[in-house]
Amino acid sequence: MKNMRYPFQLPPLYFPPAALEPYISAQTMELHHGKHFRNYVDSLNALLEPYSQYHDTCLEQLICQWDSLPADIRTAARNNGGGCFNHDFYFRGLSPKPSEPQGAFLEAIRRDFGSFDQMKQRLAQVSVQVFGSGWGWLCYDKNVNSLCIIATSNQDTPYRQQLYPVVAVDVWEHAYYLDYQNKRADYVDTLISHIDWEHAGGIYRNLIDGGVDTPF
Ligand code: MN3
Repeated sequence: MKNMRYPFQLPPLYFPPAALEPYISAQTMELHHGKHFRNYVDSLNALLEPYSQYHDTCLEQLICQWDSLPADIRTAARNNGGGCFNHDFYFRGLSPKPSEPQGAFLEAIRRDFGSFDQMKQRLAQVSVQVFGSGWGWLCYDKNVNSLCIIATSNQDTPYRQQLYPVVAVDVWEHAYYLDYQNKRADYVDTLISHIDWEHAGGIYRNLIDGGVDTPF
């Protein structure tokens, strides 16, 4: 949904809903993408419909500047705008095809975490420990030129902490409850093993090359 403006549209799922079975069921994928993600998109559109002054504002600007929006739509814009951004990032970041980080991305992971395995362990740990609903993230901090792992609550995005997202782990129960019930740690391990590290590496390379505008 990069640079997308009102009216926002639900991006397609980039693989068949059953592509990650038996780890993540088609039913979970269809509900998560077709119902939950769609609801964030529809709600954001309904919210902004009467506010034509924001129809030219792209999603990234909306989520970075939600606290300057009119008071009656501020919280809903934060939640639904973040929901759109985060879910787009999440679904794009998954792949049924196993992959590993390469090149400069792998070097940065080793520099900042010791090894790829240690980074994945840390990402899993932070994601599992999110209290309630939220997200675990691998991010890039431009100020200190390093990768870091953080958690956000509800549908908040890393942009609010002046960080750029590289990998997203959705730990809302709707992402796993049908398949894993209360076993969030099992879902997080499975999810991390289905992250498209080539795609994440492309995001990282864009960031260090300075090819991405600062949205905040
Ligand atoms: Mn979700």
